[in-house]
Amino acid sequence: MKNILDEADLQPVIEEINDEIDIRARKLQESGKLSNLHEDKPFETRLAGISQETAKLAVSIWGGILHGPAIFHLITNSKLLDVAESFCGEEVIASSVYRLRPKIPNFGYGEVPAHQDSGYFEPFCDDDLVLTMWIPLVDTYPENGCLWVIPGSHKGEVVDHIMHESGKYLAIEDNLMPKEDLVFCPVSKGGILLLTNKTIHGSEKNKTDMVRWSMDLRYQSATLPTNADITRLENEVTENIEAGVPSACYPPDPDFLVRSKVRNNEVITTPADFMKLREIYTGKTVTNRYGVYWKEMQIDETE
Ligand SMILES: O=C(O)CCC(=O)C(=O)O
Repeated sequence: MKNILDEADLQPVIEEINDEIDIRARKLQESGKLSNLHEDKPFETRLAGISQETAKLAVSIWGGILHGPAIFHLITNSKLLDVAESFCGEEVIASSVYRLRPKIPNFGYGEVPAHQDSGYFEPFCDDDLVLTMWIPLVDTYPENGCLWVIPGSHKGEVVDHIMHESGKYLAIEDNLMPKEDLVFCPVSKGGILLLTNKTIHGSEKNKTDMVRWSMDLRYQSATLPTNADITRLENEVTENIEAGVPSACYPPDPDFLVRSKVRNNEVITTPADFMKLREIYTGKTVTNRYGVYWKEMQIDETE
């Protein structure tokens, strides 16, 4: 979908990330781990410059770590929620599995192998819809590692995944891949790419000298398994209880209600409540369905 988001929607997120980069770069400099702050470089290239010296900064903001007001406002952006509602229905949960991905040129974890998001989720959500909105913060194309998808794969089943050789990701083995050719999906800044939890997708290494910045946000219906702290309606799943709380499609992160007709007073509306939720939630583990545990991006002191 082209031109969904404009400058006013995306620039606050970019500024929030820029501020974090600046704070973290200065800390690394103070501790002697970074000599050049690359202050003169813009959003598109500063982290690439810093990462030539240390991967610590990129890894420290990778994933769902940042949870500032601008990220909250993006997740709850009414244009995105309209899209989410059209697929998931009126009671919309933001699955907290949102990820910030600065794909750095020539960075070790650059390639994301073929997978379905359901490979990472609980098996009891295999037949449910968890909608991913992949949102580039810069123009994306094959050379800088835009996403590719296997068309039609969202209509198939969840297939077995194995550990990718990087140890950071799950991957689908070649012999289980559908015969259809993969299709690269260049998306310009302002556009969004929609995937389901069954869409087979991945991305190649970034071969440019700019950072391929993107966020992936996820939404689902409140009728599906969720750990959101909401009143349950008659038709809503409350089984899969773990430690007294209904489990989620991805238990390590906290879900929250973002749009509702029948319990509007339970919608999370402020960045402060969102931040609190992310800070107090104690993640539950996800079922080890393939007998492997991928090591989510984390700081490796040897790097
Ligand atoms: O941004 C990428 O390169 C990969 C994103 C992805 O795999 C996802 O959103 O599930």
